[in-house]
Amino acid sequence: MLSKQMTQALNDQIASEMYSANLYLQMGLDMAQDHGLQGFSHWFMCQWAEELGHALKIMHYMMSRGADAKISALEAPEKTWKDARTAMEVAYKHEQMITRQVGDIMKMAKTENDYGTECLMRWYVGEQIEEEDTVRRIHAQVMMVRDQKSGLLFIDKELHTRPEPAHFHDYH
Ligand code: OFO
Repeated sequence: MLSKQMTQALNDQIASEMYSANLYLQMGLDMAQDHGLQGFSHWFMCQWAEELGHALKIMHYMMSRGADAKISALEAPEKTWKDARTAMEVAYKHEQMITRQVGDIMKMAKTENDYGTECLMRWYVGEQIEEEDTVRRIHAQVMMVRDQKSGLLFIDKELHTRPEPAHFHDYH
């Protein structure tokens, strides 16, 4: 049985993961529609699918603990980026915020001696190390090439090679 406080925290995290999905979906659309960067677009679309998976994982966990998982209303992502570089900057800051949220839930699980949630959150701690590292590296590359179009196109080609999540083709 999850505490009331933990149920709320996990439902908030579901909302955060679904917001992340929408944020990356919007970035993916913009990269293709406004900048002609198909590789960046593909990378963000893959990230959209991954974020939905993160939300689903929490929902499944809550159901297995007999807690009520809920979907909340989400705000539309505010477009604070104007190109690939600033989008990566926003994505990096966003992932750092998600890492802090994961840390807060982990702390709560430890305080409550909630070993099940602690075990779940260990997976998210590891996932956030990976997510932050990936976004930080792409951001660093984009910073390196700055306004050189050929450099940006090279990164774009690289990002296009990101393996698609399972069932991704069903949405094309
Ligand atoms: Fe769910 O890891 Fe990104 O936000």
